[in-house]
Amino acid sequence: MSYTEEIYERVVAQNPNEPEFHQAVKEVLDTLKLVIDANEEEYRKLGLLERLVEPERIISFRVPWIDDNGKVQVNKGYRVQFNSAIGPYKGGLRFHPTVNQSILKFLGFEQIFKNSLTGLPIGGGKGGSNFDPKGKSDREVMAFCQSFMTELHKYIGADEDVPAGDIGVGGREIGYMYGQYKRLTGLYEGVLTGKGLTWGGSLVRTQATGYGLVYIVDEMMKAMGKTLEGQTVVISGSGNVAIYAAEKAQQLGAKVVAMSDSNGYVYDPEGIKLDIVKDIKEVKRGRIKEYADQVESAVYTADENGSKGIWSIKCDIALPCATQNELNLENAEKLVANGCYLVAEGANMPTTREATDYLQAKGVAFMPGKAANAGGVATSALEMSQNSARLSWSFEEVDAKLKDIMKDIYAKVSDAAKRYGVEGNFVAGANIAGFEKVVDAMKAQGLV
Ligand code: NDP
Ligand code: 2IT
Repeated sequence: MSYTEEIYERVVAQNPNEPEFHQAVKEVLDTLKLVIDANEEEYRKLGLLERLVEPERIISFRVPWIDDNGKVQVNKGYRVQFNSAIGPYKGGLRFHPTVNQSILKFLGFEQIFKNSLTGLPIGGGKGGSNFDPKGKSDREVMAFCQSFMTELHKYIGADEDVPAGDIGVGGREIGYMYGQYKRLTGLYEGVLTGKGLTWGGSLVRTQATGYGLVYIVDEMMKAMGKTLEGQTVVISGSGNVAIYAAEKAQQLGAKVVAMSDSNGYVYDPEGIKLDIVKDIKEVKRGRIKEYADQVESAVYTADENGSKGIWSIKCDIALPCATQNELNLENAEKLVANGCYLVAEGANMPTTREATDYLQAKGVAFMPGKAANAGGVATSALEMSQNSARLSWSFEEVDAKLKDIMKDIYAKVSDAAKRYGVEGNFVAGANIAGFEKVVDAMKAQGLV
C-alpha cells in the first residue's frame, strides 16, 4: 500500500465519525500522491504525513450564556490549532447549529494549504460553535460571544492564533468578541481580523473573499481567451462571500441571475439587484424569499434541500458560496448539460468529490476553494500587518494587493499542475503548491 493510502486508512480508523474531515484529507492525499511517491522514503522516516493530518492541538470547551427568557443555555465551543509551521494559526470562527469537530477539522486542514498559497506567513486553524445566531436578539448574541471569548482568550493572541469570521460570524460578532478579549487581557492588539474600520479593521476585508474569488475567475477566463463581460453567473448563498462575489462579477460586466439561502433560491433573469439583497441580508437579517416580494422579475423557489435546486438554472459560470457539499454529482450533471464551463468555489469544499471529478472529466474549468476563496484570509493577513505597523492602508492599496495575491495564486496553482504533468487540474495544483511550502518549513523546524 502506498504511503498516502496508508495515511488515509489511519485517519479513518483513528478519527471515527468525522466524514467531512476524511473527505478533505482524501482529496489532498490523492492529489499529493505524485509528490509524495517521489520522496516516499524520506517522508515516511520523518513521519511527515502522520504529523500533517494530526492537529497540533484541539481546544474544546463549554459556553454557558443566558437567553432573553432568563434561561441558561449551553453550547459547545472549539478551536482547532492545526498547523503552525509557516505562521501563527489563522482561520475563521463558524457559528452554526451543524458545527462539530469533524467540520472544524476539515476546515482547519484546508486552511493550512489555503494560507500557504496566499504567500503570507499564516498557519492553519479554525474554530466555532454549534450556537445558532439566527433569530437571536443582539443581547443574546453579545452574551454568547462574551462567554465564548472568556474561554477562548486563554489560547489566542496576535502572534499566536488570530481568528476571524466565517458562517454566522460577521462584523457584529467580531466586535463583541474583540471587546471581551480587550477587557480580559488589557491588550489592544490584532487578535481578531474582520474588525470594524474605526477600531483596527482593514478596508476591503468585508469584500475580500468575494472579490478575490472573481479576480481568480477573471484569471481563469483570460487563460481561456474569454472575459466576464456578458457571462451569466449563478451564485449560491447570500452571505458575505456571495454578496461581494456578485458585486465584483457585476462590476466586470457579468449578469448574476440567481442567489440563495438555506430555505430556497431566487431567479431573476433581469439580473440580481444587489442593493436589495444587501438590505435584506446585511441590514434586516431577513430571508432571500423577500427579494421576490420586492422585485417583479424574480421568482422564488422554496427548497428543502438546502437550495441545491439553484444548480438547475442555466449559466456559464457557477460560484458555490454557501456551505460544504452543496453541489453534488446530480447538480454537476445539470450544470454541464446546461453549458456551464467554469466552477470556482467561494465556499469551503462546496463540491462533493464525485461532482468535482465529473466536472473535471467534462472539461469544466474548476478552481477549488483553497485557492479560489483565499482572498479573505489573505486580506486578514494584510489587516494583521497594518495592526502590527499601527497603519491603515487605503482601499485602493489593499485592493491592488488582493488582486496581485489572487493572480499569484492562479500562477502558482497552474504552474504546480503543469510541473507534475496534470495541466489544468487546479485541484492537484493547489494541493501541491500549498503543501510544498508547509513541508519545507516542517522539515526545517525538526520534530515538533
Ligand atoms: P455567511 O454566514 O455570511 O453566509 C452563509 C450563506 O450560506 C447564507 O446565505 C446561508 O443561508 C448559506 N448557508 C449556510 N449554511 C447553509 C446550509 N447548510 N445549506 C444551505 N445554505 C447554507 O457566511 P460566509 O459568506 O462568510 O461563508 C460562506 C462560505 O464561504 C462558507 O463555506 C465559508 O467557510 C466560506 N468562506 C468564508 C470566508 C469569509 O471571509 N467569510 C473566507 C473563505 C471561505 P442561511 O442564512 O439560510 O443560513
Ligand atoms: O475560510 C476562510 O478562509 C475564512 N473563513 C477566513 C479566515 C480568516 O482568517 O480571514
